[in-house]
Amino acid sequence: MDTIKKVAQTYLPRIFADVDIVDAEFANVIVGTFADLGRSERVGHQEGYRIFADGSQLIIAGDTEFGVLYGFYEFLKKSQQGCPLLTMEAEDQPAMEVRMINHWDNLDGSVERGYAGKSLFFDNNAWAASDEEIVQYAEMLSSIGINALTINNVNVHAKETELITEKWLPQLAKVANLFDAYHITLFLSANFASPMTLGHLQTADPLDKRVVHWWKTQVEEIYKYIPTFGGFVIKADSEHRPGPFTYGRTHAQGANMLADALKPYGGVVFWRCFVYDCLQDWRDRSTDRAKAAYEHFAPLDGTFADNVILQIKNGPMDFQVREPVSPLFGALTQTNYVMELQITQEYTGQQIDVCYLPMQWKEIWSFDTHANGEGTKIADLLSSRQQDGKGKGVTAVTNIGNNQNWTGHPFAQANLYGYGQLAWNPEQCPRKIAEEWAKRTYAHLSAEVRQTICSILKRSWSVYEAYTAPLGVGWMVNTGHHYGPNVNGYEYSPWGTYHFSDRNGLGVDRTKTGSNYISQYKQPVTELYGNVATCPDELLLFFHHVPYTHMLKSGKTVIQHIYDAHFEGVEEVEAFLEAWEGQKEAMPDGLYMHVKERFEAQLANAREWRDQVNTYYYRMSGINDERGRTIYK
Ligand code: GCW
Repeated sequence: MDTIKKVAQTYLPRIFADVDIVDAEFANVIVGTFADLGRSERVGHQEGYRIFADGSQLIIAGDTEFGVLYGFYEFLKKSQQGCPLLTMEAEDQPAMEVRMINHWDNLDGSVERGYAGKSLFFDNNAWAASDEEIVQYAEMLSSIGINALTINNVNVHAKETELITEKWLPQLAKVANLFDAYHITLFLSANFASPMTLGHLQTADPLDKRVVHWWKTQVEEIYKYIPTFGGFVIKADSEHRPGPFTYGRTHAQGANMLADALKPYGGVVFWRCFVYDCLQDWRDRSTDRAKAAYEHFAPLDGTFADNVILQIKNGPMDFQVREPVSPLFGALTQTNYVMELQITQEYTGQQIDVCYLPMQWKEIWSFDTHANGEGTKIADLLSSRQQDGKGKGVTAVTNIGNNQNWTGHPFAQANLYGYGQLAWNPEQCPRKIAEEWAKRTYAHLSAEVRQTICSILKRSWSVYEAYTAPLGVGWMVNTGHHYGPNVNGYEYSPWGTYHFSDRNGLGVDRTKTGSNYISQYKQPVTELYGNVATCPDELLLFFHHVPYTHMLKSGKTVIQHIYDAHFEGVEEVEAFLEAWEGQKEAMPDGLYMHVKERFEAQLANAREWRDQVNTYYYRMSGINDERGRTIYK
């Protein structure tokens, strides 16, 4: 209960000052586990809670302390939104068992794909955060329901490899303790080749006895310091990271070896499925990167230990603004898995451009895989429990850094907030979540300002898509840093990321006549995507190579759609900026200027996208814009 007391001390005075509820009523709020309160009811879920009135008392209770903590957060939320105490009622439990955050922080303080300053945790190869900062962060994460966390990058370099050793464990034990108080379990990203880097073995072969022994000893040491340690996140055989392939072993053999070492302590391995050939020859049309995760992992279904959880990116490529859902979901029936999302906006505007991602996630989670017949939605797959396993859920690469507002662009906070909300309850409407976030974050501003923010947020993902990737094509970004347009940036690269535009048409044929990626889906999804007549417009170029004059379901040709979307995308950003400027008087200068500068940068970016993409396709197709707008020929 110490955690709850602490949260209460911090927030109750603030909240109740806001909503004007008299202090006296606090005496009537009773908080505790059912057992502590001497009550016989139970929620029947460790993380669940109930809020209910009993006579003149309001009771916030759960089966466990952290259930109560979640109930308490709900109570704060409701109070903050003005819900009167004695009519408050709620009973809830999370849909997703794993609700994780992955940091891609490095020990030198840099953050891979981070756009909100430097690492919260590390600087100059040392621990950088004060206990107070960790507590503040833990509280923020737990208030949106996060229950697991990795603090270091999945690309585990030399120095980071040492995190699992005595050099770091005493410090990490303190950190784990601080997070534990908020029901957040600490995990570490680990280097598959640690036995070589740290143990001076000649091999990291998962079947080599010395390797097996090395990991067992190392894991034992970790648990001596951190009895609540969650386990490892592993990026293996992916983008030059070491892995079992070097030794002719499968990913199941690699993952199971680690799982075995962790098992006595209740630890788990999150094993990433982002495994593909990043040294592909662009001339080779027989290899399709989109097929890789499925090809590597679907055949291994049923061979993973029950404390292995596969970590599968939402799409088959890599966090593009638009991708279909990875066919690996629904293909695995005897393996635990979580979906990995990207909250940090690597490909979606880098926290300069606004892009409210819960709109995208909701769509992904509503996708019907047809895995167990019609109506097998992703959200159901992620929230259903395996019989003996550690369950399922979701993880996401965070957008947090040491910037004062945590996320660089203040509106990017809505992405983290929305992630937590949806992981708790995927049935929620992302638009409502945006409103709730705005109301809670900008309680001190006028309803009009909040409305302006919300209407921008709600449109922002579509707008970003409009001025960047047409019809699911993707990857027209600058290489390396991934901000801004570069139509052919990845076209002749080894990364497997092509759009194959020529003077006749564009898009990737992933049907039977092409890579046949579509066959990785269940019917009728294969048919839906495979048939150019039924494939949804927004994914057309992901699945098909079509002429510029191909008629979309919208009634436009592909080329006209490209022009329209890019012109309209820019107009929308202009409207965002204008709407923001219209609220100048209604908000503090700091916030106004900070966001205005970002909108200006977004507008410059959107214009660059528009002109480069439109010009490129005009030059390719030779077809004019029907409406005669400016295209730089
Ligand atoms: O999208 C790519 C990123 C890499 C990242 C990789 C991954 C951590 O560009 O920066 O590496 O995905 O997910 O492993």
